Amino acid sequence: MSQEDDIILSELDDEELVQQMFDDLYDGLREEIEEAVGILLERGWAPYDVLTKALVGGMTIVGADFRDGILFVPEVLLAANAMKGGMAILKPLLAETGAPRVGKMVIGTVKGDIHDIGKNLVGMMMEGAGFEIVDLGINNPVENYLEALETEEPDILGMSALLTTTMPYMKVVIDTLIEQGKRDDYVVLVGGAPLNEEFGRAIGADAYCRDAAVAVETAKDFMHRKHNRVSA
Ligand code: B1M
Repeated sequence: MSQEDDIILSELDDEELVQQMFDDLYDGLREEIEEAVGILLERGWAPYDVLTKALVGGMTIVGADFRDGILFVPEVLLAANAMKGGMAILKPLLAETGAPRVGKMVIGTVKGDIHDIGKNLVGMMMEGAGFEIVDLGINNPVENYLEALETEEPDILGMSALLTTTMPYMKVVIDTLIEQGKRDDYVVLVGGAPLNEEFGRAIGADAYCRDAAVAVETAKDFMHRKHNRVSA
């Protein structure tokens, strides 16, 4: 039996438990995360504090190590899965307590493209950072994006493309938003392996995001700016 197996989560004090949650998220241990979330809630922690101090705190470490090439896609997917376990417990409670939402993003892979691993990872990491995510899935024509923007009223539109043949479709979506006078209503973030900064600029996106960690940081950045503008 490893030392890890001997740890009884309920016997740790709050600080130790949060530290243990960071480790368990990093290791993708979903059941342990679910148990720890339950313990913190029983101890009277507000759901929002569990989300931000324990789960988001842990995912920030995962995100940074992913960006720096210390963690790879399979590990990040496992960590994100563990995070989702904790989030599923907190989601209804957060809705009840009205915890502040960081922002909302509609995201989808563009028409003609069925790659979704990267998009899913971005969605999960963004959820981990407190964003509400509406995932449109794969192979989205411009109509799907427009409908979702209308009904969901997000702050951010995210688009993903993995093929050199599908990435130009992002411009079709952005140009349609311009034509309809809606472009400035949303922050448009784009990503996918064949893209780069120059392409992002050329099609009129607000930013190109190299990976999920950059997507989280960029989205947070734009939300801060938006809030500062509103309160100024
Ligand atoms: Co395809 N495929 N594939 N493929 N596939 C690539 C993209 C390719 C580069 C492989 C190669 O030839 N070397 C190549 C494209 C070549 C090109 O366009 N120049 C290719 C091809 C050709 C094809 C097919 C055409 C093959 C065929 O049928 N002949 C076909 C296309 C089908 C279609 O879409 N119409 C096809 C199919 C498939 C599978 C179905 C088998 C599978 C997809 C499974 C799935 O997604 N559910 C697949 C896979 C797995 C790949 C590779 C191997 C891996 C992609 C991936 O998941 N990477 C890929 C090779 C490669 O990229 N090295 C390849 C891991 C993922 C975490 O990274 O998606 O880059 P990524 O996402 C990152 C960032 O890019 C960024 O953050 C993510 C996380 O860090 N990001 C965003 C992504 N989206 C974002 C959105 C944002 C922000 C950031 O919005 C805010």
